[in-house]
Amino acid sequence: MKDQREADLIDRIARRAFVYATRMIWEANHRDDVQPGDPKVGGHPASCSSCVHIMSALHLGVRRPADLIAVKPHASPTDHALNYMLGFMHEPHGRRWLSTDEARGAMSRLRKFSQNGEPVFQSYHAESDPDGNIFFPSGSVGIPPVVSMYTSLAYSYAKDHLFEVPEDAHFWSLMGDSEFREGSLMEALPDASERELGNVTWIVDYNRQNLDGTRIPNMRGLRGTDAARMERVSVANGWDVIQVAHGRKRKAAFQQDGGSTLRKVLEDAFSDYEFQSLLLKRDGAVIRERLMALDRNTERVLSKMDDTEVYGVFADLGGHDVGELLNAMRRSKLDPINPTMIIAHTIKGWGLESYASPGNHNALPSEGELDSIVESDGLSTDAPFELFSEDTEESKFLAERGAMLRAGQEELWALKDRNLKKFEEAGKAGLPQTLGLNLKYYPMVHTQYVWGQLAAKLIRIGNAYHPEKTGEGEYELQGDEARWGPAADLVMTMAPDVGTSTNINPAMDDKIYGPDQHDHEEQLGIRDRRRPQLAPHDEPWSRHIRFEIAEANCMSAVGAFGKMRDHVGLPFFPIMTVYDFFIKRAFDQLYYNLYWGSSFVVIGTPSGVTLAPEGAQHSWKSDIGMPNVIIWEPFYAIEMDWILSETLRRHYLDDNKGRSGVIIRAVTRAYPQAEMMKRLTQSKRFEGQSEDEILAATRSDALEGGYYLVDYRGYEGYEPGENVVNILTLGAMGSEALAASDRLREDGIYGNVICVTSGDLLVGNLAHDNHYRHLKQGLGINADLHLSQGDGAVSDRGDFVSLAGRRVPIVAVVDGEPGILDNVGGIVGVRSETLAVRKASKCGRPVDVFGYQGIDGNAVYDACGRMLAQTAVENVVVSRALLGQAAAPSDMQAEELWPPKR
Ligand SMILES: Cc1ncc(C[n+]2csc(CCOP(=O)(O)OP(=O)(O)O)c2C)c(N)n1
Repeated sequence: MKDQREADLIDRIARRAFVYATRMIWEANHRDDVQPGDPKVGGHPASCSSCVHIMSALHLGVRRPADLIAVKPHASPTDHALNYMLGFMHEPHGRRWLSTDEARGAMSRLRKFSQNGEPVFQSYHAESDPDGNIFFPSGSVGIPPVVSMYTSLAYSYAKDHLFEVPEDAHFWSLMGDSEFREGSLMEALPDASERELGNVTWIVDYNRQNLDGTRIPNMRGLRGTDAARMERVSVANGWDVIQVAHGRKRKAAFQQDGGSTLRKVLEDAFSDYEFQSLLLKRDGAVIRERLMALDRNTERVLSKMDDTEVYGVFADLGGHDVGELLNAMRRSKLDPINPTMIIAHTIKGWGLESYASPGNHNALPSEGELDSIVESDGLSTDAPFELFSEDTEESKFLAERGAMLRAGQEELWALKDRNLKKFEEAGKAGLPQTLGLNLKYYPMVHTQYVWGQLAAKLIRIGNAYHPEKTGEGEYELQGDEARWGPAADLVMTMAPDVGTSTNINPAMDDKIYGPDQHDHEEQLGIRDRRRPQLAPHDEPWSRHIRFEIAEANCMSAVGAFGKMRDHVGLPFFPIMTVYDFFIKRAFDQLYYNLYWGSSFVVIGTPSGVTLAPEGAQHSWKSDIGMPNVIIWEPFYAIEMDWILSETLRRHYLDDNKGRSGVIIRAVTRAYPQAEMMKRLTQSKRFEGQSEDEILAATRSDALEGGYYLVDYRGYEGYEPGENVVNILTLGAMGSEALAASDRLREDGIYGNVICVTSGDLLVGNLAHDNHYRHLKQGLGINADLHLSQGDGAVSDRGDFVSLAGRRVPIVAVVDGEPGILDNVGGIVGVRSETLAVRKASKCGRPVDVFGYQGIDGNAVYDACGRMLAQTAVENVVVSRALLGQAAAPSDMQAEELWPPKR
């Protein structure tokens, strides 16, 4: 009976949550500061109401302080309403608990822009919400539940690697029934059970409706209802399944004579469509007739009920029965190995006039309906967010539970601070600038191979850092390696089935993290020593998380691991290796990671058409202009080392604001590494400097976004405006830029070669923030107009004369879509052309494919000539008063100077 009392109490509070949530949405849609033409605000009262009992059972009966929750986006007001009653609201991103008045104010600010820092709620769960710390952000359906499950994996990993995390965290997700058709969820199902994530529970709000209306799954084709399909698919993927189909009334009826028949009919005979239509019809007589037509034996139980009671039983779904929900959720925590799927049958629009109505997804109640909802719960329309008065059972219960949750949250904050402090202490010695890649061993190498070597080194250092954990006692870290230790200990690699083909075998060998599997190859003596040992285990030296071909899963996982600093103060440094072309498979997940401020690295390799023999469909490389991302593309091996080291350093020191998502693109085309120093030393800027000094300056430029590989400034005969062109090259295109520059030199033209290491830093979002400082001041690329002293002939236009005036043009070359670098001319204010991949590619040798795409040395050479020619025919008009003597304007046509290729 105690259980029933608890359920009844939570049920009453759920009713209040329904009132608050409905009112929140209504207020958001009835503001007095709307401007003509403003978009509609919207909100989803019906969608909130279908899950109000589920979320009430979770927040009020089951959730523990360390639990994290992903909820379907449109239900966020329900969560806020419950947390408001629990007093569980804090300053956005802060730790001070809001007073009741402050929290009450926030309840009227759903979907509002915070003008002066006052707390507001985003439309969907967001980290900046006053209760944002327990929820995964939502908005894009199908992704948060997956991130939630990989956060469970990150906690397990942390525990198995002897870091401090909360012991008892559980990871809950609520999703819509249409949401459960998202491929991302299907993709993740087997992963959760294979990884034995027993602390994961997914709950489907099975209301048989979606945005467009009533869902109409084909019962013939599916061989049953969609709920039965969900059960089968989940069981097939190793999940425990609990159907919460029936409420108390139904269960009582099932106990009676004929009850088992009634149960069978309700569970199996109706299609979702018919069931939903009968719900909407709300006519007990029609339902009785239909039930009896389906099985005459139902009459035995139905005959004891009047039509109203028949309807009551028919509509008594378990997803609105708090007692049933509490039981299911508590049961879901019992299996330590398998995740659980709860399918909670509900009614969309519960408690609203739009009950079960097909158009209710974003229908708003009228003011009259709203007022009666508010008043029916004993509230006045003037003070709709009044809390339960203090002497009520509800109030006492909420106060006690709220205090427990707040205290638990404070312990979590303390745990997080403890962890952060530990890492701060450990990193006091500072982190080195490079991982010390010895280039002598790599005369001719590609960046992908270098990544594999660096990964191996990082993993080796990480494992040697705590020999007592990993058993690698014989190996003691010295010098720079010792300084890398604390950061390397936080590195883990992951890949969606492309680890060995992207050269990270050494990081994988006997280091696959996962539930222990017997090593059959070893036992049978058939181990191929050239291949990594892949049997998983959960020893502290396991560092690689292996994925099937499921880029989206891996992307969600890298984001979840990279968020561990914010959850529990563990600055994990997850690195995902993926074929660059397939990053787009997981753009939505990538965006989620970036939006959420996760810190992670994606190595996109191989990338672009440079992977020429493989290149027909694998070729295109995109610009990813998302906020908070930085994309790097090294050309030489040492750049890979600099970039990765800098990334790790910034991450460890929490110095990566606005760029915490890192993508590093690599290739499998090898280049002679000695060429780099040969070219650098020819720069006048570096005359008399040692190699170390030259490298230090180059590193610094490279980490700002680009460096001069060929720098003719200061050479005799170097005449900007006459014979100079700047060639900006990204990543592997360096070879083509060099070839073009060398050929131009034979024509007496100076083609500077600037290796762009990161478009984002040089001309993208991150450069925009500092007004393109490095491009303009650092590299000195400008739009200076050079007026040349010609033969004295001046074209007369009265008070004005016109002269030849020229700027230094730019040619950019990228192995990827033009957008990666094609704004540079506009930023600098000079004529420019970007050579890029503009066609679907073909297989071939790089030399053929680059030629086909128009990005080879010849194309760069030609573009440079074209740009110089076009620049040469530009005229400037100057007032005679300002002019002493100047050059004659050109009446040449650009085509004459550099005839276009036919
Ligand atoms: C990836 C994605 N696609 C589309 C939407 C827009 N959208 C939001 S809710 C919704 C319908 C959800 O239906 P269901 O999952 O059944 O949840 P319900 O509201 O019915 O409980 C849609 C299409 C979205 N938010 N995310």
